[in-house]
Amino acid sequence: MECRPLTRLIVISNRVQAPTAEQPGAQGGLAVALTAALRETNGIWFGWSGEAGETEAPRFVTYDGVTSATIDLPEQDVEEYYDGYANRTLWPLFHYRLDLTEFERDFQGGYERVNQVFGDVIGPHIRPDDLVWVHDYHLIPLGWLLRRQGLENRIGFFLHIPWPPTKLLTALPHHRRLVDALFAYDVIGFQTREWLETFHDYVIHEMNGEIGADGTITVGSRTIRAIACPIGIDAQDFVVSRDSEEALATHARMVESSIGRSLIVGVDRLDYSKGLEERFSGYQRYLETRPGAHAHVYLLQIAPPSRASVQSYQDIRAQLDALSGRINGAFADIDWVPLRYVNHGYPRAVLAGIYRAARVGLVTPLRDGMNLVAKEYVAAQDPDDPGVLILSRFAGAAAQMDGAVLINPYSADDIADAIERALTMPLEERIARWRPMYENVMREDVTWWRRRFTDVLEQAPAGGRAL
Ligand code: GDG
Repeated sequence: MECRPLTRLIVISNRVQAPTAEQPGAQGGLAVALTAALRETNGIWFGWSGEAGETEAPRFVTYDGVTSATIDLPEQDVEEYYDGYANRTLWPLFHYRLDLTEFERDFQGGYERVNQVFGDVIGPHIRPDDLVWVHDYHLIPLGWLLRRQGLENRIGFFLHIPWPPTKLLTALPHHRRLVDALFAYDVIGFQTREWLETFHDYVIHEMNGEIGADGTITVGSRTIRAIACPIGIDAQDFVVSRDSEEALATHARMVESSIGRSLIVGVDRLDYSKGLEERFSGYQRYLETRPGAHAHVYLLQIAPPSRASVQSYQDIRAQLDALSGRINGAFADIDWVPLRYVNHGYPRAVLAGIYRAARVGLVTPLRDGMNLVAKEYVAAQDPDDPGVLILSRFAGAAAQMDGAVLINPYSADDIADAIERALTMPLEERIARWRPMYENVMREDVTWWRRRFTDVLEQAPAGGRAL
């Protein structure tokens, strides 16, 4: 039993993906992370329904102990705010892809308009003692807009994606306005020290701010806290999935279909930040340079499409279709397919069974705030015969997963060498690498993350917070 006082938590994110009667399994990193936290505090999760339509009062639904409240957004807002500023401007920029970043004044207008709508709709539902926690790059200005309504609650913000280097961020028109808005929050959280320090760099060089030894940041008259607080998986729930009949049956099916062959697995939203092209190229390099391995190994890549209305996502999908076809065309044999490339999702328990059957987990993002797949792969392994995690050094998870074989995802040779190393790694070394990672994944899970963040937020100085 928990005996700490449970302040009601209000979570606000772009999309609400709390489970519903129609869709009982929560999907996606953020959804999986927050459901447990809300259940514990009888909180409310606010956000966009994902539907286009006139914005009206939020629809409240409670399912399995979690209350969600959603609004629709007009088509134009969806295009400018979500497809536009969030997914064509901030996402690529914050993932170091200036080449894919689109700068449109209409996008910025839509972004500010929708944040305003969120503030207007949600503000009246916030009670004075609620703890308010805003999530991710879609809603950076929301805290500032809530303050303008006079809210003096403790309001926190967590960024799930990387914070970009100052020189990249300054390419964004009105970047200072965006960062200024962050100073309306009491606490801002980043996934890793690296992103936190990159943020410090902006504060020092662009805002003339000061970083205190205690983690406070002062710009002008405003002092806030900024922390590194790595997100974890819902470890308990994952263990239930992992040990379920569905997972065991999937594991058996995978083992049977892999006889004599080692399975390498990748699971990612189809996104250019995940380094899928580079992964395929690294695997191709492995096959080119190790002909003796042919027919003894295969890569299963699960990549459900996302953000399909954005051109750069259509492009990456077409490139992956071509590349996977080329790899199979060049290397397949009458009784062996080197790459199984699947463009749809699977239930969590099925994924858990696949992870466990895989000798190697291949996680190669070019940049990633954290990457929960790396942690899920570790959590799914057999303690007596664990697989090897190959992980990009540019994923936030690399800071914690020190037993992984770290690679540079831009180097096909590096990936190819790592695959060989993983497939030939002795059992003793696999166990020695895996165990501390497993302990970390189980200890620093999503509940740990939520508590760490909300503890810091609850301790933020009270009073005088309205700007
Ligand atoms: C953002 C940040 C950060 C994937 N395919 C299926 C499926 N998934 C699940 C995975 C995992 C989640 O989606 C993906 O989480 P990631 O962390 O890998 O990536 P993003 O979606 O980009 O999330 C990221 C995260 O926020 C949390 O802060 O770690 O850096 O980019 O849980 O398992 N789930 C199911 N079927 C699939 O086919 N059920």
